[in-house]
Amino acid sequence: MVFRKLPGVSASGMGLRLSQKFVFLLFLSGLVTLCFGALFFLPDSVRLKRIFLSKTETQPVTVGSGSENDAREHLKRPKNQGGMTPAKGETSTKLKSLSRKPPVSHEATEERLAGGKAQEDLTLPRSKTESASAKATSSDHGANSDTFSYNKFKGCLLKPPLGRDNGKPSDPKTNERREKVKEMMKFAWDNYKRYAWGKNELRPLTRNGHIGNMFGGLRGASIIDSLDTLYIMGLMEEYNDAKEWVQTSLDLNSNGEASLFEVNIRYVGGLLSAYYLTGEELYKSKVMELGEKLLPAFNTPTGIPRGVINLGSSGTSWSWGWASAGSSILAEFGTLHLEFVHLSELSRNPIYTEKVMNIRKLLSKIEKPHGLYPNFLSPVSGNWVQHHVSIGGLGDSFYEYLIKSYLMSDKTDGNAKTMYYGALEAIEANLVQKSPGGLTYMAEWRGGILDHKMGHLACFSGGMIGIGADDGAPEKRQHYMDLAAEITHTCHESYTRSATKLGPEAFRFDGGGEATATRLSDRYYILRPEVIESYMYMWRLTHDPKYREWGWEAVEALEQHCRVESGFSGIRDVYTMTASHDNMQQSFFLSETLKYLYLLFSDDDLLPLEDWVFNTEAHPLPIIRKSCLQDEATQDKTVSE
Ligand code: DMJ
Repeated sequence: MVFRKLPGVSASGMGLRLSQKFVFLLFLSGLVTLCFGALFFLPDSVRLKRIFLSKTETQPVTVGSGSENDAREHLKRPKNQGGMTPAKGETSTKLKSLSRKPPVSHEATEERLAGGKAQEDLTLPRSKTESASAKATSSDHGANSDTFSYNKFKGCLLKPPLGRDNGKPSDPKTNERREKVKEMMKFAWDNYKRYAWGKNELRPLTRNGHIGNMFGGLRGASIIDSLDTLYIMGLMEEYNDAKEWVQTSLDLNSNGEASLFEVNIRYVGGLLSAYYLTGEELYKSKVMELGEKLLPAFNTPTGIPRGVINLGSSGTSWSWGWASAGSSILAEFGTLHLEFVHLSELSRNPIYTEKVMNIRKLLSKIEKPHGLYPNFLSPVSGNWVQHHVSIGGLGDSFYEYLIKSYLMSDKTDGNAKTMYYGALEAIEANLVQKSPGGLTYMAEWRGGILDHKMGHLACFSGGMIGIGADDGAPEKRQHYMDLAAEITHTCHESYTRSATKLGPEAFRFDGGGEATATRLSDRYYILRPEVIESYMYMWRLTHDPKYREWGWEAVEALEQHCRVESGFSGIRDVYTMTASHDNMQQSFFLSETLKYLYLLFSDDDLLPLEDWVFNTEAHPLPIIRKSCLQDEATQDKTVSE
């Protein structure tokens, strides 16, 4: 093609007319202004803001243990070894319906933040973390005050963990129901063992194992999650197989990228519970080893950990790629407290408690919109990144861990108590709604605008409000019990209004319906525990027989719609009787759903609430009675079982 010279236009690029030059210059200056402006609109582009804004405007909120120095520890480590994107259909759940983008590499960010100091040896001595496991002796059943004494711990329990007769109820009908739940556990376990042994979950339709990438290179999630359930159900042969696998095959030297939250609630929580219930040193040494591997995630300018951590020696951490602007998630960094306090307890090393207390301090110091805690926080600046508040996914277990931290501290952690009741007050003022049909629900809050939707995950809150009812203002006790009962009732309605009598992932209170999913994408049920969890707590707190009846309805529905030839599977649509199974037996089904059902049909003396709190994966952790543990007289006292 030949370009002909147009009349009046110079062929030379430099030979533009004055008006053309003017337009070109105008365009150029516009472009420069736009780019410059964009720097300020990029969320959390801290380094750039530091260059262009004054120091005070960009000061990260720090409260202590997290520091820039800590952050620089990453600088010596290898670069991002590749992306981690949580697999679609992965268990968790908080992350489930969110879009997945590759994670943000913080190596790059931190390097830029440090202003080219990457060549310097800025690695902190590892003494602090190394001493974590060194301080814990291999066998500490003795009475050395420097080491954890299992005997002493047992002497401080008010009741035997497994009750008089392993919680066997005297009522034959209830006992029959309990036996049924035990049979379900055995069925789920046997199939996992047969088809997926050592993998993370069972795929019951294709009869194979699922590994996924939530746990880095760690394996056996279903085994670790089942240890305590098998033990309390008295499935001892199965428990022994699980224990042997931990002994011979649980390899913690994995080099993969894992979710800090998931590893903590399932592996750390599962191993801690197994130790406290059985006294087997094996679990203690494994959990100490694993706990240490999680510490580098806290090396951020604020000490707020990132969501993804490399469990190998690099200890590199990232934020989830889908989390806005490299932020950390409230329900993830806010769901470490119980386990980390116990890691300090067992190791006698305060570092774990310091890490989570630092998170706590930052959260109590930072400005909260209407007293609410948004779901996304920058681990670099310590500021909220978005104003989305939810008691369901992304926020849920943060609130749960506040009240449980208070209870687990033998009611000495006043700060957790203050934060919990403050948060609950804000939730009641801003999120709790009553539908035209009289159902109480928790809406979600998006910068002041309410989304009249409640997730299945948010249904744990009935139980949470129930267990906290006694410790708020005395005049509010009945109010909290009523609120807990109303929320639990609404969640039960979300089950009864479906064809399968199982509840959807999320249900709405707008568009004409109430407590039903209106979107196709919200209709699935993946064997989640939250509704049954609230039945269990409400039963323990009120002994109203309806909670056991509701639990039994769930058992029947699980049997009818989720039990397949080789295990249990989630279903894609709770509103249709022709089940479409998702081919996944989630590990939390064994850890939580079946455990809570078993407890619901057991006497209250099986894992009594006076002695135990359940972590968010239903792993029981003992209340720490400092005064008793420090008392010499309790040294050799043991509780007979
Ligand atoms: C579990 O892994 C935990 O309960 C977590 O807090 C969120 N929910 C899933 C099960 O639904």
